[in-house]
Amino acid sequence: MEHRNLSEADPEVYEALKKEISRQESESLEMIASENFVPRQILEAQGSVLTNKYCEGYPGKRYYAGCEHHDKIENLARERACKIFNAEHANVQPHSGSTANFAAYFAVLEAGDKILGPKLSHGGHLTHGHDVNFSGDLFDFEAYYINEKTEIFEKEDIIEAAEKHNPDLIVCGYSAYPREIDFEAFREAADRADALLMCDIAHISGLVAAGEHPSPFPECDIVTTTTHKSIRGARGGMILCKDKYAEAVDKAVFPYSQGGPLMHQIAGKAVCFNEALKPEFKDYSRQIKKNAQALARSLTENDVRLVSDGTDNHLVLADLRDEEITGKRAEKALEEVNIVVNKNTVPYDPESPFVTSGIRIGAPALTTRGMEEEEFKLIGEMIAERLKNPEDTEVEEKIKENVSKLLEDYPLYSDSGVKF
Ligand code: DSN
Repeated sequence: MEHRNLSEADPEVYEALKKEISRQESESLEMIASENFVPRQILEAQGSVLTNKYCEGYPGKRYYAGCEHHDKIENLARERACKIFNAEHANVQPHSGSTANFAAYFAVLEAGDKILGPKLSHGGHLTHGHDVNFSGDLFDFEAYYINEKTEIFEKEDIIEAAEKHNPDLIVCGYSAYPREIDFEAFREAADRADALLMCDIAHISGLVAAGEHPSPFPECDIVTTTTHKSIRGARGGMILCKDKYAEAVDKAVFPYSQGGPLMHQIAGKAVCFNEALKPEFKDYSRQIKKNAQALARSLTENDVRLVSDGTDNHLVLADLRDEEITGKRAEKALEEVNIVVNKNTVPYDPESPFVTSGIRIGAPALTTRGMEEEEFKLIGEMIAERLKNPEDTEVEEKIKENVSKLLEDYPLYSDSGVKF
């Protein structure tokens, strides 16, 4: 086997990679609420020889020999995850948030069982019952909705939906909801229907880890998450649960829905959890919320309406229904000035999911770069100006220049020793 530098061995892949690091580092303000930048130690773990090994099974009970060091790493990831989230059991093998949700459902339900979950257009995820997804295909999903007046998931609406539909399981946790989740309200709704309660904390897991969002335990029976959003770790998924579901969860992940675990990713998760246990991670998470609030204030002051008029977490959802711009055009107009966000439906959106009337804007990635309230205020002003003037080339040039200056002041990987 010949070892060569990537640049020589595969110049096409190398060039694309180099361009991507430049895009991340010096070309755009990354504000997709589900994205973040991992530190070098996580990249190192992910790019390691752990990718070479098959480890089907769990620590101490593998189907292959030679797993001693992998057992050590997976146990570290599991123990750290339980400590962070005050969970009785953790399964760190799901390849993604979607496969975590698949396994979590099948750990406690059978196909055809009834689940009460949020609609995609009300902040939910495809795996919360959308009909193009396995979840909508294999389970009998009913929805609860954001209150049209308050734009919040109100306790009485959830309880009413639970009593009406009598589900076997209720899902809470969202991809585009700027407010805190009221776990006690969901527990009460679940108890009224004699249902289990699951929370998908993919977006907020970093805030939960730092105590900046209430914990889903003890109210929830099962909790799923990704490990690469606000918690800033290796891309992947995880399931946390009470002990009484541990065996069912493990079986639902392997052998029911996955084969060999991605041990290099599990190492990246272990390193991420080690970071998340440090006091600095609490400071980081607190700053995410301050930054999201500064952004919300700035947008509001510049006449951009926000769903629920603000945020309690890491994201804001701008409602463009009264503007002369759709979510789709807004996403493009902002990309033209190197501000990267995503179009997003707002509750009761008259537009299709491909067009939408909103944009979702998140704070985790730029907070990782070190930006604070002052920068987020400025970014809010730039976003508002662009939304109001999407065709104005002078505005476009001015904002691009300001974005460029801002990026220069907050280096990402350039002095980190990350090499490509
Ligand atoms: N794709 C993720 C998001 O952007 O929220 C959800 O999986």
